Amino acid sequence: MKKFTCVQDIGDLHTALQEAFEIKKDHFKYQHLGHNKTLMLVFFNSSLRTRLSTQKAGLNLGMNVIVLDINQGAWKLETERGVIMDGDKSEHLLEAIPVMGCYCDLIGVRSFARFENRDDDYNEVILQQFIQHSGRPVFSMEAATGHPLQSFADLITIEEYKRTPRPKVVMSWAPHPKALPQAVPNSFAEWMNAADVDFVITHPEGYELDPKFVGNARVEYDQMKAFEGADFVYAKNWSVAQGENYGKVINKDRNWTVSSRQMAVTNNAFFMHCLPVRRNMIVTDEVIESPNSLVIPEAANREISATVVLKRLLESL
Ligand code: AN0
Ligand code: CP
Repeated sequence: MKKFTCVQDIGDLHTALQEAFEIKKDHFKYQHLGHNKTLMLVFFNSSLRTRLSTQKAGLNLGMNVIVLDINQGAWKLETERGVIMDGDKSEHLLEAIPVMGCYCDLIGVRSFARFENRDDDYNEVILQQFIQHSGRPVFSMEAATGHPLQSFADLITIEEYKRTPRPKVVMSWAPHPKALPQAVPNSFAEWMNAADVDFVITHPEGYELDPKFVGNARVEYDQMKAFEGADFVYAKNWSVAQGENYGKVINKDRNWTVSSRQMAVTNNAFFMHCLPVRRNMIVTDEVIESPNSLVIPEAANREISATVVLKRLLESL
């Protein structure tokens, strides 16, 4: 595997899951693979889970790990080509990226959607520049339109907890005070469409995700109807994904907050969320604290998905 930005990069999901469970049994099984290899993690945005779990995955594989927070200590970076750099940005991404590539063997990048220009976000201009100019295998730690390490961990979690061979998985929009990217729901949809599950997406009108990610998933605007018989409920907020309101919040309706009212019509569903989560906006205390809440096992599986991905990238060196 030469890069990891989408579900296609991981190939056959059954094989990837087998590898994940093998690593879950022994996190250090491939600890010699990363000997004298350096992992660089570049963050343009905040992180708790991705930062810790990806570092841990590198350590599991015997790698040396360097973490760079672009906004804390690095020079301010210009990202547009052709700009006269007479403002506050001291360095251009076009130099910074190949320099970073000099000091490592693999690069992970976190760079959220900026909501300035939808085409730039959906063309993944920052991530693509790392792929083109770093000279190293690059993996996404949540870029503008996807968060594949999260979705892979979610798939592992569903595989572990499912009670039927083909569970019903419902991804539900939920309210949030600030505009959030579509990366997590886009990726989750992409991975669920590739997996063997009955997948339904529910959201208020106006929050339609890009058709490229929705694929053949069923979209149901009535949240209660969508939840009927669900085995897994995956809650997430996202901002408007298309059109003139791109990147905006047009609905904060707390009737969409996942509570025991909606969970009551499910098939005793498990509750999932990638975290960080705002309690009593996205989900009530009662639901997130219930025995059916998988938010912590999901976060734990981030170490597993990252270890599989780094292992495969190391094997390609
Ligand atoms: C980010 C998002 O919604 O994409 C990260 C989630 C993993 N969440 C926030 O910014 C709160
Ligand atoms: N789920 C997730 O990616 O969390 P962080 O933003 O804390 O890394």
